[in-house]
Amino acid sequence: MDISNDLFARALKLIPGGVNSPVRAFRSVGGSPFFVKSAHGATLVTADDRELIDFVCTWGPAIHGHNHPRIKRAIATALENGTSFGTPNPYEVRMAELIHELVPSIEKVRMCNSGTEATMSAIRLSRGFTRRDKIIKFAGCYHGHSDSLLVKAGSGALTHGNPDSAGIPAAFARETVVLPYNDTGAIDSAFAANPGAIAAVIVEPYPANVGLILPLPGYLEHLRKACTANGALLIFDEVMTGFRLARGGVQEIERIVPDLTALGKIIGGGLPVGAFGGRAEVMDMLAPVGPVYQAGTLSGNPLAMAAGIAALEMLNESRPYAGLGGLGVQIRDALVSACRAKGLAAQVPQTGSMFSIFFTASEVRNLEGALTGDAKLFGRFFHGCLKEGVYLPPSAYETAFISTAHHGSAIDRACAVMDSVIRGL
Ligand code: HOZ
Repeated sequence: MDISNDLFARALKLIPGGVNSPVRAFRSVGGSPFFVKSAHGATLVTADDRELIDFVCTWGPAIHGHNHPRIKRAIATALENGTSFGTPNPYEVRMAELIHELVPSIEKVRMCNSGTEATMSAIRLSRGFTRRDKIIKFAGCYHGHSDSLLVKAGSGALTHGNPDSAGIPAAFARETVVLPYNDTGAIDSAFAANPGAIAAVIVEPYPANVGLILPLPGYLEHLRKACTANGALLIFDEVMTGFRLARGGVQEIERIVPDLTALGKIIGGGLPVGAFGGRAEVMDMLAPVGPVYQAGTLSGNPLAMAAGIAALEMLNESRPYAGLGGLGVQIRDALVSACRAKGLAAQVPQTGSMFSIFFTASEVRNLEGALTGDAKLFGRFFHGCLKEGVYLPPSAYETAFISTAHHGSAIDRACAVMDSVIRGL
């Protein structure tokens, strides 16, 4: 770690906390982050030449593994023709067609540059469309770092103990109603308490920024019905789950049609991209057609579109979801049997290529349940795995990802490492 430690010491002098996004810091698990100089397939190569099997997958985008030749070729081809035009370009049209084909609830789509922009814009659009101000979100769900949404948030905000960030005017936060996830009664009560005032309900349909939480049967359906009955829009934040669990995301799996969907991560193929879309009548409220303003100099950037199109076309052609799910089950079974053998209480939620571990005896259905997990023990588990070359998200409140490049020896090795680390805890 000599080179990483040296880089981190230099970074600390000029970059707050030494990182450009808080989730990269190791504060909650202890120690300091390693720096990466390259990544290929399922492997990260650190500045100190250590090879790590990577289950962070750049926090979700790398579903095809790192540095995939087809994505690189797509970027190189686009690069030959220029990096940004500030005018419409042909890639944007192909991207919109692909998104509409794979996620049919998205009748119209607007590209932007991050998941944060996507959710922030979807909220503004919902307020403009319904002419209402309040929104509902769920405790522990993280929808990026815009003001309305950084209330009882998950991910780095929760990891670093600031779920309600400083700097957000109380007047803004008052417009955000926060409810526990997986509680249908709470939804009904919130609508009853705010008649005609809720513009939208925004939800990660499978919350994955608090560890991974899955919905109880009928919960998402109830949410859909409650929104329709109360004239509020339902926004699915599928920034993490979009194209990861099925071509059409959770909405395809659960057969729920949201009004709007926020996307990011995989649609950029590793470059910075976000998108939001949904019902045409709602999307047509956006400028230049309608009065809701939203814009971006680099939105629809040709390099990012080319990378994302390659990533989506590969998923469309190879449909790797059954195979990825098999790898997910292999990891879950390894974790469950190691914890059982050790006599350690743990919950291992997993769906497809997403998994997490909570060291707790209670079933985890919401943020409150997640907080019963032993975060200190998670830190020891994390560092035990890292020492043996397996990199998991450096927080008890994040979700790990598997890529198509993890098949075979990478997954076998990771299972063996996690098994022996758990037995040694
Ligand atoms: N949704 C990502 C982690 N849960 C965000 C990554 C970041 O904040 O850098």
